[in-house]
Amino acid sequence: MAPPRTRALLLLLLLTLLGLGLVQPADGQDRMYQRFLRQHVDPEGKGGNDTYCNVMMQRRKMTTRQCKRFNTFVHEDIWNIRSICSTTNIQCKNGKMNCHEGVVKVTDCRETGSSRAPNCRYRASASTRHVVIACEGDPELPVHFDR
Ligand code: PAX
Repeated sequence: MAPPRTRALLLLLLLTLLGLGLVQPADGQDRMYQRFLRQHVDPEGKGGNDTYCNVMMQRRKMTTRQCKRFNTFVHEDIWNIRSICSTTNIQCKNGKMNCHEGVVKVTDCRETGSSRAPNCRYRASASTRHVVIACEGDPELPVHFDR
């Protein structure tokens, strides 16, 4: 039996491949969807502590050139996250009307302010909260984490 972390990664890969097998998104949109998955989706992760953020921010390649200041990981099935795209359109921070709101389990990772890439250090905050994501395409897929 594979260790839990390997199983979690395999499950994420399988969900991603399944999702891509069922839809044929345009190239640019696909690239943004893949980036959204890498930066924001961790269905199996429990999250919630500083070590989780320190490890995940590095593993998901957000500490290579500089420390990304703030990033949210969503601990929900990708299909639950995609279903947020079907809710009512609301205004994004940039004024576009392609944002959607949902309530999900998250870990917010905030850089401490004193770390330097690639040794970025984070404070974690776990909660179940309202999130707003931007979606694009047909079918609509998440491409940006707004707030
Ligand atoms: P991004 O880099 O801002 O946007 P992030 O999750 O990596 O997101 P490129 O090609 O790079 O320009 N974008 C949009 N596409 C479609 N529709 C709308 N409305 C839209 N708005 C932006 C990823 C890509 O989406 C495009 C944008 O131009 C990018 O495409 O947030 C800074 C980061 O912190 C994260 C989210 C951001 O990174 P800020 O301060 O700019 O709002 N973040 C933020 C988070 O993870 N959790 C949070 O709670 C908040 C507030």
